[in-house]
Amino acid sequence: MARKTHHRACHLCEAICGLVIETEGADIVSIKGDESDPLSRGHICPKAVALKDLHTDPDRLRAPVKRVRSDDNVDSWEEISWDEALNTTATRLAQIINERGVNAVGVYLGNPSVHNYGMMTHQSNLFQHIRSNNRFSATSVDQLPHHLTSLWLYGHKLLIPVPDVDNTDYLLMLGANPLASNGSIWTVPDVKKRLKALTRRKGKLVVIDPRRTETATIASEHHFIRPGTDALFLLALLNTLFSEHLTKPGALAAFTTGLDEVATAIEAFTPELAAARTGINADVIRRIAREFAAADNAVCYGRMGVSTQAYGALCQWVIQLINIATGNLDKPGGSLFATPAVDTVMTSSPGGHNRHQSRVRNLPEFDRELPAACLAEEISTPGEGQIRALFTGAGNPVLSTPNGRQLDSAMEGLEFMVSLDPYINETTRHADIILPPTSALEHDHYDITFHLFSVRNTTRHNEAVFDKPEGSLHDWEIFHQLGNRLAKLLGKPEQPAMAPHEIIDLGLQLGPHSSAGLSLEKLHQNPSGIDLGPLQPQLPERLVTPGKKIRCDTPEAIADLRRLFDEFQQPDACELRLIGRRHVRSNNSWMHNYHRLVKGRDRCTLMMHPDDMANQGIAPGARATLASRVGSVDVNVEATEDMMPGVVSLPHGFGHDRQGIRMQTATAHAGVSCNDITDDQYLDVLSGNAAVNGVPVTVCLA
Ligand SMILES: Nc1nc2c(c(=O)[nH]1)N[C@H]1C(S)=C(S)[C@@H](COP(=O)(O)OP(=O)(O)OC[C@H]3O[C@@H](n4cnc5c(=O)[nH]c(N)nc54)[C@H](O)[C@@H]3O)O[C@H]1N2
Ligand SMILES: Nc1nc2c(c(=O)[nH]1)N[C@H]1C(S)=C(S)[C@@H](COP(=O)(O)OP(=O)(O)OC[C@H]3O[C@@H](n4cnc5c(=O)[nH]c(N)nc54)[C@H](O)[C@@H]3O)O[C@H]1N2
Ligand code: SF4
Ligand SMILES: [Mo]
Repeated sequence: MARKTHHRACHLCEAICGLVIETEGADIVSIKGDESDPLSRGHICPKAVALKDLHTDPDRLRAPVKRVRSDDNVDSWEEISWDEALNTTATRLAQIINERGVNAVGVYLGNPSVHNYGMMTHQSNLFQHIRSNNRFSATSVDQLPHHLTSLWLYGHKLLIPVPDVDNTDYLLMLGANPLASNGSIWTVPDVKKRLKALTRRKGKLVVIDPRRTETATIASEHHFIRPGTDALFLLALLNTLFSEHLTKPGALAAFTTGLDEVATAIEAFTPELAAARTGINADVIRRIAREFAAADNAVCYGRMGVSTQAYGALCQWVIQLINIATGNLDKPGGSLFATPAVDTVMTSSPGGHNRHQSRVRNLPEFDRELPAACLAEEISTPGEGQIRALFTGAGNPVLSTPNGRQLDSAMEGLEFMVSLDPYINETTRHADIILPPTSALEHDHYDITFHLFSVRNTTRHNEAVFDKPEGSLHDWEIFHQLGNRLAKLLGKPEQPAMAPHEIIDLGLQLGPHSSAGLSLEKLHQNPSGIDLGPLQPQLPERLVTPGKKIRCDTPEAIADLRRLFDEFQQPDACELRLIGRRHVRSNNSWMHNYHRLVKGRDRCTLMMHPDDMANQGIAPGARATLASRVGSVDVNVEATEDMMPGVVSLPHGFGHDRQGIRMQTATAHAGVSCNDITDDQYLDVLSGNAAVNGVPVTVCLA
C-alpha cells in the first residue's frame, strides 16, 4: 500500500508542535516532529505519538449512543442514528426552553474545545438559541484571572502578553511548570531548550513554587512558597520597586496612568509582611526586585499555580504591574503581544465582568459565563432558573471542577443531559445521549486560539490525515445541525453552513498579516507553516481601552487588597495545604486510556515531605487518607524533599473507577480524583475562579 506523508500541528496542548505523520492506508506508521515548522522546530513530547492511540482506540465512540436504564438501575448504551440523536436532543432542549426558559439549560465547555477550531467557529450555531445565564467552562478552573486582568488593563480578555523567552535576561516564573505542561498561555514549544539557552547566555530563571519541579531543577534559583501567598510576595516586589525608586516605565509612561495611586494603595505590603507568610526571606524579595529592575530586560510570568488560588486575580494583576512599572511590557525580552494571522481580538467581544451573578451564591459572571465552582448547586437547588438540562462539550467537569463528587450526584437529578464527546467517562456517563465527533485526524486543523499566545508569529492550516468515515459528523457539523434543528422547533431561522476553513480563509485575508498575501491556498503550499517573524512592540495601538491608555489603578483589584490584608492578619491554623501537579505523559482527565502513556509506575501519588510524614506517622510507600471539608480519598504516599514542608501534591484528572465508564485502560489505572478533595466554596471571590491550589487538608494513615 502506498505510503503517504501528512503535515499536521498537534492539538493536544498549547505548544501546537508541528508533526509529520506517515500513513499506509488506514494505518499510522510513524509520528515525528516536523523540523520545518518555524515555531516548534521539530520538537514533540511523548503525547504526540498517542494521537495514534486516540485514533484507533476501540473505546472511542464511532456512533451516537443513548443511555438505557434497566429496572434495577443498571445503565447500558444503545447505538442510535444521527437523526434520532439530534432530533431527540433538539426536542428535549426545546421542550425545556419552552416550559421553563433558557436559563433551565446549562452549558459546560471543556478544554479541548479551544484546541478544535470547528468547535470555536460553530458553537454559536447552537448557543445563540440558548442564551442562558447558566453557561460554564473550564476557564473558571484555569485562566480566568488572566482574562479579567487583561480586560482591566488592556481592554480585551484575549490581549494577554507572553514572556519573550528567547530574548529575555531575567524570567521570574511563579506557579508554572512548563517542563511538564509544555507551557500555558504561553505557546512555547521546545521550552526546555529555550529556558536552558536563557541560563546559558547568563540570563536568570527564578522559579517560585511550593514544589521543586522539573522546571525548578533547571532554574538559576528556586524558592519554595507557601501556597496561596503569592499575592503577598508579588506586592512586596512591587512595593520594593516603588520604595527604592526602581520603577522606570519608559515609553509606557506616555499612555499609562495610576501607578502612583497603586504605590500608595500597597504601602502596607512590605517584604517583611510577605516573608512572614510566604516563607521567602525579606532580603531575598528585595534582591529579586533589585535584580529584576536592573536587568536590561526582564519578565514576570505566573500561571496555574497563581491563577487557581484564592487571590488569583490579584496575582495576575500585580504580575502585569511589575512588568509595566519596570518598562518591560511591550518590549523585546520583556512581555509582548503576539499578532496572529487570524486575530480573534478583532472578532470577539472584549469580555465583561459581574454583569449578572449566579442565582444561588451570587458569584460574578465573566464573559457571560459563571464560575464552574457553582455548577452543581445551580443544578440541585430548586427554584426559578434552576438548571434542568445540561449540554457538555469536550469537558469532564466531574473530574475537573472542585467538589466533583457533588456535581457527579447533582447530574443524576437532571431531566436531560447531552454530551458532545468521544468517550463514556465520569461526566458523560450521566448523559441521556452522547454525540461523538470524528477523530481529530479525520478533520482539518487550524489553531485559532494559541497563535495568540505564541512566542513567535507563525501560521499553518493542515488537511485531515484520514477521510471522514461515512455517516460520521465533525464537532462543527454537530453544532450546526443541532442548532438548526433547535431553531426550527423554536420558530427561529436556520443558519446556512459555512465550513470552518472558509472562515479561516476570510480571517487570513482580513487579518493583521494580510499584506503578506495570506490565504488558505498559500497555507496549503506551506504545510509546515509560514513564519511571520518575531513578536513586535505594538502599544498603544493594540490597546482596546478608552483613549488607548493603560489604567493601572484598577478599582476592583485595589478594593480586593483589603481582603488579602485581613486574611493575613490572622494566623494560619492550617497545617497542610494541597496543590496539584502535571506530568508530561498525562493531559487533564482524558488521556489515561492509552497504554503507552500510563505504563510504568503509578503517577497518581500524594507527594509529601518526609518530616510531614513522620509527624503523621506515615511510613514511605504507605497508604494514607487525604481529607478536606468536602471529602476524602485513600492514596499512596510518595516521600520527597522536593515538597515544601506543610504542602502535599496530588495530580488531577484521575479517578476512573466509577461505574459505567467505558475506558478500559484508564479504569485499570484509575487513581483517585484530586477534585473529590478540592472545595467548591474555596475560590477567588473577585474573579470567581476555583482555588484548586492551597486547599486546607489533613493526611493520616489509611
Ligand atoms: N484540581 C485540579 N483541577 C483542575 C486543574 C488542576 O490543575 N487541578 N486544571 C484545570 C484546567 S487547567 C483545565 S483546562 C480543566 C480541564 O477540564 P475539562 O476541560 O472539563 O476536562 P478535560 O479533562 O480536558 O476533558 C476533556 C473532555 O473532552 C473530550 N474530548 C477530547 N477531544 C475532544 C474533541 O475533539 N471533541 C470533543 N467534543 N470532545 C473531546 C474528552 O473525551 C474529555 O471528556 O481542568 C481543571 N481542573
Ligand atoms: N502534560 C500535560 N501538559 C499540559 C496539561 C496536562 O494536564 N498535562 N494541561 C494543560 C492545561 S489545560 C494547562 S492550563 C496547562 C497548565 O500549565 P502550568 O501552569 O505550567 O501547569 P502546572 O504544571 O500545573 O504548574 C502549576 C505549578 O504551580 C505550582 N503551584 C501550586 N500552587 C501554587 C501556589 O500557591 N503558588 C505558586 N507559586 N505555585 C503553585 C505547582 O506546584 C505547579 O508546579 O498545562 C497544559 N499542558
Ligand atoms: S508538547 Fe503538546 S503540542 Fe507538542 S507534541 Fe506534546 S502534546 Fe503535542
Ligand atoms: Mo487548562
